[in-house]
Amino acid sequence: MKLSVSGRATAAAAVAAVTLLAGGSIADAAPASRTPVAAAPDLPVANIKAHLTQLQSIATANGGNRAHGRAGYKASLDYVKARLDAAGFTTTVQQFTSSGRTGYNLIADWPGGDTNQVIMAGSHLDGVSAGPGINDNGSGSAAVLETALAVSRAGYHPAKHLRFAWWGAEELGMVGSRYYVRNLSSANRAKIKGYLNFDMIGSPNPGYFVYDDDPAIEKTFKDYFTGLGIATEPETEGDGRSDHASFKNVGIPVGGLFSGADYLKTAAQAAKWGGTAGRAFDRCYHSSCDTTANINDTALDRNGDAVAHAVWQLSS
Ligand code: DTR
Ligand code: ZN
Ligand code: ZN
Repeated sequence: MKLSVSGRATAAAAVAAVTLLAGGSIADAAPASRTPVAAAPDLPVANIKAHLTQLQSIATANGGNRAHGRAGYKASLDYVKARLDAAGFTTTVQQFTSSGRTGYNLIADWPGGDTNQVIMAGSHLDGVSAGPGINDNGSGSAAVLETALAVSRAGYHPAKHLRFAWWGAEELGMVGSRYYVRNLSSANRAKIKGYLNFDMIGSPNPGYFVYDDDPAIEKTFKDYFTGLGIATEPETEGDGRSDHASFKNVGIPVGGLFSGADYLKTAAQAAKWGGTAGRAFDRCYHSSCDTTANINDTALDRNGDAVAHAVWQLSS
């Protein structure tokens, strides 16, 4: 039966939806666009660090933290939202309650693209109450923000629809991202062809770990680092410990990057990545010393560029 153009698009979306609901990979979704993928721009690491400086100032001005339910979290969200609004994103603040305090998710949609094929990139914006949470997780939040701003600067309009998210109350158990996913209809869940999570990507004694979940997303990241001559390792300690779990639990393909937390770097890892063997990847994890001084600029730069590369590649 000959399908009209809209019929073909609907059929493709239906096939994609059925594929994903059956636990398929992002690679099983609608065929990639025929035009070559535009190369993502380099994200100036100075821009990412400038966001971290803002988040540090916010924590300093609000009791030393950016934790759920505290003034520092809402001020962090207001900062990110203002930058996105000015850059032409359609932003939505989603409110929820956890542990008797009000929490907020920030969702930013980039106008355009096939809204039946959504690629999401996200990070938790909250930190622990012990400190400013600059690596955990200002680093992921700043890289996702700078990627979104780069999309705007480039006037990038990919085939798929781009959506970015900053989650509240991850430190309380992925509360914000779980609230978001639970409040999506099954039809809207099926439209999300991939969720990319970035939680701790600037660790001071960094490793280069790639989530080993969806194979196509994993390959996108691994190929990027191979191009830089950097060996990566599968991320294994974080299963179920960050916001990608909220999406994976409902069958949405996920992936992401991680530079390490309180586990110790081995001698073999130090030999390939540099840094200090026998020392934690981030010895300020969940501590007051997780400040702007607790960032490795090279890791932040490389991972930030990998975020942009994956967003460009997977949304084409
Ligand atoms: N970022 C930590 C959770 C965490 C610990 N290890 C991993 C590995 C991969 C992703 C996340 C994590 C936190 O928010 O406490
Ligand atoms: Zn944490
Ligand atoms: Zn985290």
